[in-house]
Amino acid sequence: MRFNLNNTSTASFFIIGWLTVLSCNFDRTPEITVRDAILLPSPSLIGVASAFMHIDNNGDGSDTLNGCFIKEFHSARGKLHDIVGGKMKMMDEIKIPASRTIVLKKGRKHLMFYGLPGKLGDEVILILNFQKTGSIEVKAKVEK
Ligand SMILES: [Cu+2]
Repeated sequence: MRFNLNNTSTASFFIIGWLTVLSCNFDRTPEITVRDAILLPSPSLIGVASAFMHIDNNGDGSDTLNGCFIKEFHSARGKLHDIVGGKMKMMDEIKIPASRTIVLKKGRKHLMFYGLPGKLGDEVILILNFQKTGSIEVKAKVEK
């Protein structure tokens, strides 16, 4: 067959191919890993603890953290917080952009748990729910 762009079917073949490539580019995948996770019980509030960690996204797609809980204490409530203007603010989600690390730390974005037992072990397992990646289990050292 001769290559002829005036031929309508050849032209549409090229357009469909180009659209396929374009739509694949929108379907990028995140690659989430979590490190340096710690759980810090509140020194003043019984049953309350904050969690801090590094969330790495080495993929080329973004993801969203939209929930958390502690495996051992399933009934404890896990919340996503940020500190804005010196005040703690509840968030529905934390965005994890592609090729970025989001640091959850004191005085910034963090996770907060309510309704924990008074005494915790040396380590707990956090379960983090991401929109695309799903659930990830993370070991967190309990700071004393
Ligand atoms: Cu908080």
